[in-house]
Amino acid sequence: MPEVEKSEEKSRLIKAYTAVILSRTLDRKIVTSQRQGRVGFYTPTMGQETLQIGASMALEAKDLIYGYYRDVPFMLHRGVPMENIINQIMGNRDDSALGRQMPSHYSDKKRNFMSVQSPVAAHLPVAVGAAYAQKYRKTGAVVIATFGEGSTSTPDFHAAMNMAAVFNLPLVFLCENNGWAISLPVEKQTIAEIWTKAAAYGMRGLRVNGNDMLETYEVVKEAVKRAREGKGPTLIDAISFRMGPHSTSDDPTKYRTETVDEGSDRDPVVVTEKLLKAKGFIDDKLVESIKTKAQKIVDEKFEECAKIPAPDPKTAFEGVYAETTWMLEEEVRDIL
Ligand SMILES: Cc1ncc(C[n+]2csc(CCOP(=O)(O)OP(=O)(O)O)c2C)c(N)n1
Repeated sequence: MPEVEKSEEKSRLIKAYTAVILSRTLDRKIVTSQRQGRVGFYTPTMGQETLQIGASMALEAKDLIYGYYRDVPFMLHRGVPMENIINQIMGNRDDSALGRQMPSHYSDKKRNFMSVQSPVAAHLPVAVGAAYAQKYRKTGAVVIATFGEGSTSTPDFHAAMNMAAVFNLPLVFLCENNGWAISLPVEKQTIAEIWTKAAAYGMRGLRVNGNDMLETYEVVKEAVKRAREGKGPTLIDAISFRMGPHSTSDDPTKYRTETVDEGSDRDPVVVTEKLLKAKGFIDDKLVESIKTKAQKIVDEKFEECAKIPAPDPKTAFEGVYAETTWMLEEEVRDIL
């Protein structure tokens, strides 16, 4: 590989690795803070960092992401400021949704990261509509929709897959297959492997090792390229493992014995470090310095966000109607 290309690859991968570490550090911080009563609720992302960041690396700024509640690493790599994520979880005055959404329901208009919806897979038909719009308007943008494997057992998934294939849309379905839908293991949820479901709609289906950031990047990149060239949608089944609980309200020791510990061979952070060390891009010293810096950034950002007050209560009555209604006015009078 020519030197210039190698140095570009090196900086791209170090940027991606830094996002992996920032995500993991932030994840630990928020879970701990929830236990301390400083945050109400959170859906941890531990175990899914590399598949999301591999996918993010394959996208352009104009592309649209219809993500779900576990996509913090995706957002961080795409350049969403960490404070936007923490402010959303805290529902404070600087949260773009002003605390109207429950925690982990992020959005970032500037980076085309659409609002996370609570009902699983409800965003998939919406992503189809967005992909249709890109095709109709010839924007050249691709839509990527992420979801867990549990979400594939919903009517919305089937409707979205069917319509995306029928209209040959520029859409990539990225299934973040972490093996569990809360307490339901994938083998009790569906018999067929997720990627094979694409065939029923005449769509391409692929499986990828989500713990391998480079493999995921290559597979998503190719799917995105095909979508951009008008060659239609792809379903990608990215295999990973949900290392933490479903949410901070969940206790997985009640229903599962299999675990993947931090620092073990199945931890995507460890897999990525091995990959990048083998390429000669990182060494122990750089790893240490990235981790120390990440901890400092996360601690500082968290404390800064914690100082931001709650939204003004009157904002609860704003932003829905262009002109207020008499009913709202009455409520404001009664409540405030
Ligand atoms: C339509 C609907 N049914 C049930 C729920 C409750 N629920 C929230 S998350 C979840 C599991 C989703 O699992 P999966 O899609 O595999 O994603 P993961 O949480 O594992 O990342 C369920 C059943 C919901 N939010 N929406």
